[in-house]
Amino acid sequence: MGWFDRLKEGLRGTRANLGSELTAGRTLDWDEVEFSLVAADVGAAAAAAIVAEAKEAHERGDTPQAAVRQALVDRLEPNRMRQSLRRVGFELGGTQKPVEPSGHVIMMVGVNGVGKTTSIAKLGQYYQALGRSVSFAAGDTFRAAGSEQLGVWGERLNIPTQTGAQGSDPGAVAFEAAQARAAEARDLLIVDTAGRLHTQHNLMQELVKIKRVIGKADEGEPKDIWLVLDAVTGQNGLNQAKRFHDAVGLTGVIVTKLDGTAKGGILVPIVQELGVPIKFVGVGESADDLQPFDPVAYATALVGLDPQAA
Ligand SMILES: Nc1nc2c(ncn2[C@@H]2O[C@H](COP(=O)(O)OP(=O)(O)O)[C@@H](O)[C@H]2O)c(=O)[nH]1
Ligand SMILES: [Mg+2]
Repeated sequence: MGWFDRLKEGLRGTRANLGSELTAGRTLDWDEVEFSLVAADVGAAAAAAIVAEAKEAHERGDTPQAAVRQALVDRLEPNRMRQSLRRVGFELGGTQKPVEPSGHVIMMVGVNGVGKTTSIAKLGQYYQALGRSVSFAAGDTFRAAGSEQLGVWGERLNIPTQTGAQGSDPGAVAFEAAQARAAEARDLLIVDTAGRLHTQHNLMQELVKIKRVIGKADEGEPKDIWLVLDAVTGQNGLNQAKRFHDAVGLTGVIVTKLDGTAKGGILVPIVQELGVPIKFVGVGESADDLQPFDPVAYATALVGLDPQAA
């Protein structure tokens, strides 16, 4: 399967409603389209705005699918000027641009079970494949075997991994790993963290501390803090994202498990309300199922358009 087909397959649940509302041959009902967008977690205000824009574009001659796709893409690329896909000569199916980290250390945060540790392993493989030297810090020392889980991945991938015993200070694990990364001039260190402590306040404080000690070991780092979010958790995930963003300042989000939900629209409010870009999306459990986020590909798959269709 090519990467677009994987993405499309992963988004099947979400497309089932939205895509069928827009498919030619059906009587087009914009209220139903809006309802499908809300049901997919796009958010009520964004859904209304998307439909209003799409309706206009449809009246000007765009197909319903192309019109909704354009309105979605406009909301997923906060750093770009509004652009018409048709005007820029939309093309899909070429090589995906690599997602470049801003610096040398990426700190990963997120609640338990969202897919942090497996995403770190997948990212390790991704950056290795790009020829980068990678190391890991297994900072989830709270859960039994939390640290070991990443250690096992590190061994399998031949990626040096700083681990810590259960209950040990995750700041110390991160500090040592950050020092080693700088001393060995490795390209990238990815730091895992706990997803739950005794209270949420404790967790946020610990993350702030880990961030600070990384900066002591390696000035200016971590330049990236990426939140891993499970699409299945829907609007609740958006609240999670806000809390993490307030505590440590997110530079990116990875949305996992888009393959297991009909609510794959959560990416829109993340970008719209948090203003934080989506870096990767997870559409399955195997390594190839973590993909750089491409708003056009995502919106194309969601509305059920063929990649070649304008
Ligand atoms: N279906 C699906 N499962 C995923 C995806 N990403 C992670 N998982 C699974 O989610 C579970 C929890 O992952 P883990 O990395 O341990 O979560 P953590 O607690 O955040 O570190 C594991 O069974 C993963 O295989 C995804 O994109 N799709
Ligand atoms: Mg974990």
